[in-house]
Parts: sequence; C-alpha cells; structure tokens
Amino acid sequence: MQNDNIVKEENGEVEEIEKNDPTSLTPEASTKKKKKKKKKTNTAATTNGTTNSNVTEYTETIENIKKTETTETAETDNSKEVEEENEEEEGTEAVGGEASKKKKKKKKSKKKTGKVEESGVNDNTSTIQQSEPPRIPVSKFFPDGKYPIGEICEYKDDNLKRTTNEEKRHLDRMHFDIYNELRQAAEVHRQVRKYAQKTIKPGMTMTEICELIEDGTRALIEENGLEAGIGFPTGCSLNHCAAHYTPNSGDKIVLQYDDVCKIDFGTHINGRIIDSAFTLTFNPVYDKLKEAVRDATNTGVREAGIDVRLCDIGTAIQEVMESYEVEIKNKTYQVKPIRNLNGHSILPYTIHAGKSVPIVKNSETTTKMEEGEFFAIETFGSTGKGYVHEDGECSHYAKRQDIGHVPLRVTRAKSLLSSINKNFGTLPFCRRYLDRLGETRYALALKNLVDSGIVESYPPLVDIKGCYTAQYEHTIILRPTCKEVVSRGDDY
Ligand SMILES: [Co+2]
Repeated sequence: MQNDNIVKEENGEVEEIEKNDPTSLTPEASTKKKKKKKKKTNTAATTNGTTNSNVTEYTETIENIKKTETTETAETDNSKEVEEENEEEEGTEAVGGEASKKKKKKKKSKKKTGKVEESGVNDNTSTIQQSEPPRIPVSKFFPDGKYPIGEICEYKDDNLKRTTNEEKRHLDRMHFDIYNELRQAAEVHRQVRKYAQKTIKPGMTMTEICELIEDGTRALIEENGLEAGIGFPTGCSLNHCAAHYTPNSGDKIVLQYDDVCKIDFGTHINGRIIDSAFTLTFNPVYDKLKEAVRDATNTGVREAGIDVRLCDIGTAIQEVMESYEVEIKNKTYQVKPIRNLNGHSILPYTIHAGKSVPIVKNSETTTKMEEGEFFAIETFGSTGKGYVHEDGECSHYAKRQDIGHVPLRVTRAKSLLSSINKNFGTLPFCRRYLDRLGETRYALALKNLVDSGIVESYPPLVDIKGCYTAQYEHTIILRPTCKEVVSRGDDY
C-alpha cells in the first residue's frame, strides 16, 4: 500500500527533476551508460548472493530453533522462573541474518535454553495443515496464543549493547503483546500468500484473485469488526500500473501470461497492520526484474535501524536497484526505482504515519528512524520512467486522520460516513468492500465525502504505458533490542 500524498507534493518539481535526471538518457548516452553498468552488475551478483544466503541462514536458524526446542524443552522443566528467563532471552537468542552464526555459538556456550516460550515456532505447526482454500484460523495452529517471531536482525553498529542492555530488554518485554498481534497478522499473511502464489493463474479475473486473497484473510484472521481483519484493499496492479489498482464491481480484466502483477495486501489485529507485497509473474523474462526489486527491498530492510537517516536508506536502495539490467523482448533496461513512491512508518490503524522511506538518493529527508517505530519497507522498480502519476478509475479510499467534525448536509453522505466509521475507521477501503456491506448507489455520496475533505481518494498510480513495474514490501519493527522483519517468509 502506497501513499500518493508524496506524488502531489512533488508534482510542482517534476519538470525540473526530469531535466536534470541523469537516468533520462538519449539512446547513445544509454549505450554508454550500459557499458559502465556492466561492472556494477557483477557487484549486484555478489550483493544478491548475500541476500540469498541470508534467507537460507534464516531458514536454517528456524530449523535450528526447532531442533533446539525439542532437545531443550526437556531441560526447561516448565518452571515459571525458567519461562521468564526464556522470554528475556528471546531478543538475544532469536537471531537470524548475518550475525546468526556468531550468536548461535554464544548461545551454546551460555547453555541457556532456546527461545522456546515466545517463539511460537513450535511443534504445533506440524500437527495441523492449512486447508485449501485456506479457511482454518491461524489461532488454531498456535493454541498457546504465541505467534512465530519474524526474522531477527541485530542492529548494524551497536548491536550487542542493545541486545544485552537490561533496560532495553525490559522495554522490549513490555511490548510483547503488540509484537504478538503483529506476528499473528504476519502469519495470516504468509499462509494466505502461500496459497495465492500456488493458485493464481492466467485466465483468472482480477476480481477472483482479490476475493481468493480476501476470503482467505477474513477466515484466517477471524475477522471481527475493527479488532481483526483486512488492513487495506488488495492491490493487484498490472504492468505499468505500480500501485492502488484493485477491481471495482463490473471489472472484467483477466490476468494474462505476460502480466506483471503486484500483490499488495494487508492484515491487521487491533489495528496493528502487516503491509507486505510481492510480484507475481508467469513468463520467466521478468525474473531478473523481480530479483532486482527483491534485492532492493532487502537492502532497505538491512539498512533500516534506530537513528538511521531515511535519506541514507534511499541511497542504498537506488544503488542496488540500478545495478541490475534486464532484457525484456529484446530490449535492455536498467531497472529504475520509482522515485515518487516510498516506504512509510505505520501506526495503529494508520497505514501511512508521518515518515516516508525514500527509494532514491537526493531526498532531503535527514529525518531518522527511531526506537519503537514500525515501518513498511517497500521498493518499486520500473522499465519505464521511474515516475508515476495518477490515472484511471479510482478504487481506493480512506478517511482522513486529521479532520475534526465536518458538517454534512446530504443524508446519503452522512449514512455512508457512518458505515465507513463503523467498518473501516481510518483503515483504507475500496468500493468492493462497500458493495459487500450492502451499500448501493453510493457513488455520489462518496464523491461528496471526498470533495468535503473527509475521505481521501487514492487513484491508480501508473508509469508510462508499455513499461513493467515490480514491487516487494515487508513490515519491520525497530525493537529496542533488535530489528524484527515480521512479515519475512521462506518465499521472500
Ligand atoms: Co506499503
């Protein structure tokens, strides 16, 4: 899910950026540039290798945890004291990513019990299997109510200080319930997307695709008013459309073999939103494009940390993204980040809180990430201009956060607003969600709410026609003791 406020803000500057943009090249210049880029591609291969091995390591870590658990649960002896110790240890012990090997050794030597209690990565997982289509609530897989921890990364520089600091660990423990809510939402996301990835095929309508994801989400999260449910409209933007497309009623678009489809969907428990996205393709010619964007997003995830400047994350992302060149239909492109799309901070029921995470350099945001913040790290790569504008029929809407009471004269607008308040609050929604609530003939009322500034519309965001755009996105928590990539799975 994206915020196009940024687009509007930047609109005035577009012209100038275009002129000075070193990436807007003439054909000759572009050939020269390609040669230069050759070297970079090699670097990219290494960077990418690292990413892959990280993922492998993460999987290994999980495997290790499972093993450790089975051998160490016996030692645990269920005593309350040990249990508390385990929860304390969780921050230090559940380590994935680069530092994991080091930490694992340390764990052994300390001979502390593993992260048994909190992890939720437990033997229960293997006893039941998710149905197809997915309809078994994730709560049934984790009867102790503790959900799997995401990928744990130590902070880059002062990692050990934070992982072992008693005060930080105390602070971290106090937030367990919030983390656990987000982890439950993440487990729903993983299970639903696993089914989506194996089931969605060319020939399906975009409506069928979205309903497959939404029906799965509603069941697995045990949808319940504003307490648990869908986080925002299911994005399934195609090709040159990068974000904010979901079908409205009557949409007849059918997924094609050559499409590049961005599946961007959200889950939430008590307003704690998982915002995570991947790109779905069937023709292998797009594999490199997807790899570029996955690598760029993982770079953003890796760079993120407490006191890290947002602009530095943008610089790192752009460098990785542009180190890739892709060949599609006999044409070679250097992958461009879409410079007016970005990651964002997340607050309860607020998908786009105050901070933006740029995906290009030169953004003047010297603002820093802070302890305790939640972020969606998302990047978009394009074979087009690397710049999106609004185009096409709008499907996405959300009530504005900041507005007080606005008097409404039109009765229909009033009743629509009360339905929005009741069902979505400030969470984004789409027209299909209004349809299924039984709302009819609301077009004018919705327009009235948009015109009076109560509801914001988010039209589709598209790059130039004929180009291809890809997206990957994860939700992370900057915990006091470590960084947790909550939505990480073995798929991306
Ligand atoms: Co997002």
